[in-house]
Amino acid sequence: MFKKLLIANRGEIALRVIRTCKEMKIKTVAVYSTADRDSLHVKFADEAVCIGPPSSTESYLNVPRLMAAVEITNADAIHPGYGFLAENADFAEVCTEYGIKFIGPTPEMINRMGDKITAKETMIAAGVPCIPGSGGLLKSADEGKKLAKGIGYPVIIKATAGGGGKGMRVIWNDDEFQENWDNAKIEAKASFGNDGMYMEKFIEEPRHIEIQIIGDQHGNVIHLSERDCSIQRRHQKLVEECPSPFMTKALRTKMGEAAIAAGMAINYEGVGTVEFLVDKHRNFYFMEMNTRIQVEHPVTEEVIDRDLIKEQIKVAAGEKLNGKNYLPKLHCMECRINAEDVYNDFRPNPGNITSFHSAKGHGVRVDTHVYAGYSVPPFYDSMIAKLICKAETREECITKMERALDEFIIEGIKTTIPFHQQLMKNEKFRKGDFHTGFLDSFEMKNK
Ligand code: MV4
Repeated sequence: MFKKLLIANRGEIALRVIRTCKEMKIKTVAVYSTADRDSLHVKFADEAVCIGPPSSTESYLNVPRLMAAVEITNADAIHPGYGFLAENADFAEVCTEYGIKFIGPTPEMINRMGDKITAKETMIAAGVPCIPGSGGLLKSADEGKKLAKGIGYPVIIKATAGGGGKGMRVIWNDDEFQENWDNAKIEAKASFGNDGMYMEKFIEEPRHIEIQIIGDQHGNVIHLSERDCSIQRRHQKLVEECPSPFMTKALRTKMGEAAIAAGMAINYEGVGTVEFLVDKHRNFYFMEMNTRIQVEHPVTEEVIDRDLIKEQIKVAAGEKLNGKNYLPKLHCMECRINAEDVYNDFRPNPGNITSFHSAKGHGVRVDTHVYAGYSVPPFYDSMIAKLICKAETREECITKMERALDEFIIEGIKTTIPFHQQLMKNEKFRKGDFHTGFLDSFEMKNK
């Protein structure tokens, strides 16, 4: 097992990893930018190294500075968390060159899933259902128009280097093609430095349902059931839950098998998530694979009663999985609490937290790095806490979430708590009647 683990991240996920390491008797090294001096991850790690100024490129994304921190602390493993360098194959490669274990898959696996066309080709070869489309790079808008005749409008063009919604356009007819093509390519070039595009049939009003998997270094891959992440706003997830209200036993079996086939196809090592779009007939299609621990992993932890970070560290150290899949024993829902003004287009609202009273009680979990007196810096992601509730049924889970949201008091900054309070009261949401476009038509009532 590792002796000392460096966490190349900040915020709640850095603290989350530290907690598990303590339980596993692994020493921890926090790294921090000058803007994060007062963060709890710095206080709770065994050692902490300042790696630079607030700007991410000069701190959490700066590989030479991270490696210097590894050098001076003698860490033997790096946990990348999510975001920042978590899906950067070059970083994983550098770790290997330094003789330090990158807690995650190999650079080859990261690259293979990072290029969306290559990922899709891999999945088609593995027999995982994929959305009909161009099958490879499109050379021109004219080629796209020709192919769209066969596929049938609406279609969607996506950047092969993309993911998470950037460089993506829905096209409804030939006349709209050229303009969307030009704009998507400009956006892709600016965002990823790669404007390669592919095309798919556009699935209308789908759900986003993802399957958590874990693979070991001995060729075993298991699944740990789904998370429904359809409640999103501009490709930012706000609520995740398990079981999905749309799930059936038969569908979970089929999607679980497909996710395992996806992992097996690349000999996957580590925790990963296979994202699917599910249409109203319960047809499901591979969308993307995330090769990292995700923000919403606690939802799975609560319904299967396992520590996913512990499992992740164990497989990274070479331990074997025992081969059985995990099915949900409870219902769990997570609300992302962001420092944002929900009455003002969810604008980031960093600043000083003057008072902080966490929700507590049976079935309530709060993962956060903040506290009263902490100042939310303006330089990073606006998520400040995750409120996670579990109960026997979805209905009880929502009731508990409403209770927990009501007692969660954060003063000094605006948060997404009022949004969640209104969402929990929404009739369609309560019925489980939603899809990825749900929030497009959701209106906040006045304060
Ligand atoms: C799609 C789609 C419909 N049809 N692909 C959004 C982000 C990127 N991961 C892929 N996305 C989508 N791909 C086809 N063929 C709809 C979306 C999509 C979406 C997917 C999941 C969650 C929220 C979404 C919001 C808008 C569009």
